[in-house]
Amino acid sequence: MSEALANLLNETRQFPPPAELAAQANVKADAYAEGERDRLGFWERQAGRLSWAKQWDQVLDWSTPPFAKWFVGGQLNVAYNCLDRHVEAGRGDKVAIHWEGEPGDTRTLTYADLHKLTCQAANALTELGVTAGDRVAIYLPMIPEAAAAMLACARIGATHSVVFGGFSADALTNRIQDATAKVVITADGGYRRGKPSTLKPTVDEAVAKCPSVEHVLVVRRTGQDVAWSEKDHWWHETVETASPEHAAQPFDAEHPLFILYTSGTTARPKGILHTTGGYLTQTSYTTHAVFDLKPETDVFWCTADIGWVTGHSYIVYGPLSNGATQVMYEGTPDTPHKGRFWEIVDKYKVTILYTAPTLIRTMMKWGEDIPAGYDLSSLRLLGSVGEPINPEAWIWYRQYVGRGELPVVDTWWQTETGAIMISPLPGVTEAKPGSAMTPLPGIVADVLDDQGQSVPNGGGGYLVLREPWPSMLRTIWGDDNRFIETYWSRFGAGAGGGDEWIYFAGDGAKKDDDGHIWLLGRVDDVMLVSGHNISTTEVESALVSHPSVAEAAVVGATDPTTGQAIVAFAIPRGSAETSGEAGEQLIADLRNHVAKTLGPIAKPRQIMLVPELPKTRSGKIMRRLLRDVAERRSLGDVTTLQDSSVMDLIASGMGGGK
Ligand code: 6R9
Repeated sequence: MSEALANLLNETRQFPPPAELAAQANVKADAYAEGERDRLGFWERQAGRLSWAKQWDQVLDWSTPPFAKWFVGGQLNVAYNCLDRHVEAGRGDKVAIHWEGEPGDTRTLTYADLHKLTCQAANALTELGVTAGDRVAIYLPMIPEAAAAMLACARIGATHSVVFGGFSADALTNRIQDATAKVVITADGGYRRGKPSTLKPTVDEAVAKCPSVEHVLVVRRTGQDVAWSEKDHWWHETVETASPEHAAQPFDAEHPLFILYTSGTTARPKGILHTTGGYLTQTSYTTHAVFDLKPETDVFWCTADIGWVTGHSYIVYGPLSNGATQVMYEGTPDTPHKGRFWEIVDKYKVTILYTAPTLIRTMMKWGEDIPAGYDLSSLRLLGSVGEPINPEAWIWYRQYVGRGELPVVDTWWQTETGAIMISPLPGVTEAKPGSAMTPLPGIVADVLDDQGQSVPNGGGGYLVLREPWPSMLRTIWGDDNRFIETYWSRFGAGAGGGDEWIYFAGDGAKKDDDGHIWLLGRVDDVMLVSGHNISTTEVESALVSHPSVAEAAVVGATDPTTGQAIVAFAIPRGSAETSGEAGEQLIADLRNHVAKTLGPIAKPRQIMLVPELPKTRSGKIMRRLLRDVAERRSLGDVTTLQDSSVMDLIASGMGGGK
């Protein structure tokens, strides 16, 4: 990039924490000073929130960067920490999971129930020959067995690799092969959008190409007919008949816990490897600190899929290690009606809701009347993750879900970071809509310019992490070189500049005048218009700040005069008039609105009104595909797309002129 990112957006609203929450917050302002004074001591104290079978000898071994070892010599069992210790403390009858199936069937699992199921699954896996260090692929819908399967692997030291239930046979095959998984845990199907989807046929197709797979364990969820081979075992005939007695054995703090594949924008998926002690320390601490979770009274609901890192860290490991009661929902937010999420909040009296900007913008599109139809008064804290949240979406979330008074925590992190890194603390931070604000205590983040210099307040550039953190990825599975190249070779020692190893996150960011951090989107998506680097996020936020727009995506398309030109795709809000001349007028208004908000340089060359945007299963906009459309190329890889018909809709609109 020729210059640091232009800093265009000027958002000045700020919201202090509610006094009552601040007074009783789990984590207060002194935590920042504590983390700064003695970072390793700080993390050592957080590790102390867990139950260890053997104390560590050294907090951090950073003698061979960028390969970190945390809590060296320590031993613990992750499943013991998530289940047994709560049961042993007399909390076995406490609800761990209120599960809601998409068709409306429900299950309630107490800590004792989940413990029993996990022990049975651990015994069944052992019976199938799985031992510590083996890899197990998990390809399940959002059912409690998914959490039990992950915990059973953790319990016996097997490394799980969860693959999104929506991924194709090819994607599943690649992931099984890369990790040479020995067992696959799946289901006949699951419920999505009002009908049963199939999973088993996809697994059959993949397993035929994966000689490493010895056994397939199949949960019966939908009761559909499935083909059967000698490798297949029904979950209810193996797991549910296995002994519920299982003594969890401790593993080394650096024992591999899971691999999770992240596709990035291009190329082969990367198997991000996480280990045991540091990962659990930071997921557990951040659940306590960022969500202010009070296990006795809160009902936590993270709406993510378990196949996304957010589901790993904030459905399974973070909440369960804290002994929380939570909600788990199988299906989509508009099945059978657009109020389904709010109905669930109301039904289970959810107190903490953690969801994604894509969902909030979808709810904006549907209109505020829908949440208004439910009793959301149980809520006390709202969270967001996955993409930059546009200030207007943040305000909408706080206003129509949070009664205009709840704190919103915008949490920045990645599959690679394992846990939340930059976020407000709900009892401390005066949050600004659209900003992830401040690195958490014990985390050192910065924004650098092209030359690797820390930018002053008011400047923009690249987000980096300057010190190792407990839940950091340890490598890319089977590819240490790619690990170094991807994350550690842009700045610092890995780039031949000094002794400091600097982690490059791949995101653009700016520091505002108070030093607060604003995420500006992936640097691969940054647009270069007449020599200015312009962030996709800022233009999108400007569009979303117009009352007629619910959601927007912008890309840079090749342009003969400006190098790149801004092409925007906007989803109108439910009430906006968009046909014929009204549509033309709206487009003209939007172009002017962006120019007025951000300056003439950011005025889109072209705006398309579209019904939907292409998104990954975790809700991230796939700008790469929109760039293909804007430049009238044939579409690239669409395998991680949530709904491929969306692209036909958008491309046909594009072909129609303008
Ligand atoms: C947890 C997760 C990571 C990428 C990350 C960034 C984007 C996530 C964000 C955010 C702005 C936030 N991202 N949270 N951008 N503000 N609060 O999403 O992991 O799927 O690996 O994606 O998502 O671009 O680099 P993952």
